[in-house]
Amino acid sequence: MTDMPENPVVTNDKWLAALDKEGLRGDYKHMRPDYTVDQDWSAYSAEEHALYKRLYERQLKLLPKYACTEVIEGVTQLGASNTIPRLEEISNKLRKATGWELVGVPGLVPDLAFFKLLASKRFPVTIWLRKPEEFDYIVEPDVFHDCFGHVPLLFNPFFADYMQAYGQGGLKAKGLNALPMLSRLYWYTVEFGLIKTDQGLRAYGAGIMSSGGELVHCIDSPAPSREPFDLETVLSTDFHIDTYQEKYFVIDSFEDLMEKTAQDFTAIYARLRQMPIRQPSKKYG
Ligand code: HBI
Ligand code: FE
Repeated sequence: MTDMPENPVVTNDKWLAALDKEGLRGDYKHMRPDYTVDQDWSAYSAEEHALYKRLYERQLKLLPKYACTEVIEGVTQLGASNTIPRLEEISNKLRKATGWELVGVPGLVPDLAFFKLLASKRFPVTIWLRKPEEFDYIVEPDVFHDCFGHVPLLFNPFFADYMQAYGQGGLKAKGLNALPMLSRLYWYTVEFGLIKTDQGLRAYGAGIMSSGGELVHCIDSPAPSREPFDLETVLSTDFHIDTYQEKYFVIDSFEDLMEKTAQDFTAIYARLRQMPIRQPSKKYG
């Protein structure tokens, strides 16, 4: 059994910068070698269940106008959330739909542990909920961000395959020392992706879906730029983790996203390593 660090070093320096001195909030003292922990559903307070319900209801109202159909279908399959979901209950539904299951984690886990979980179709869900004063914004992913932001699309076979391929790609990228580039793909699709639909532009990214303000902003605001998804542009465009995005990338469909990212990235990494990193804001073009 590998000895577990007290607080795992989250290799993504952006997270460390955003977390600043507080460090990681979760309790990492009792986790298993794969960084998973059990969800003690009885430990949540009535106030926490009520806060989760308020977060859920706020976002649910926005879905018809701002979320893509696949997200709405996933939320429907998840069922109403009057309380913090039981991970085991969702796993039972998810296994039938796409073979995925949810596992509890104390919070952010190191990239390698994260990729291993995704590659084995196990999605890591943070087991704690934000504080009431964090209703509108939280830096680290909490149980609401993961369950309402990420889980619904795991019911979609194409997206579920994309997430598993991302995990497998992450294990490769680690060996190629290309994690900063690959994490941009995750950021601009899984967390902050937009998609073209017959009803117009819609959101699918989890970071958007779990945010009251950004779900409206990403579609309605003239401020950010929105451009067609292009793998090399995405891999070489930097991002901010503690403000609304200044740039969004738009896919045509999840099938198309799968197709565009199915290739081996080794040669692309090698080429992009020589190029300057693009800034997302319009100011820098
Ligand atoms: N850990 N629990 C958790 N959730 C994430 O979304 C997550 C993570 N660790 C690393 C990480 N995301 C990012 O660095 C990805 O780009 C890998
Ligand atoms: Fe996330």
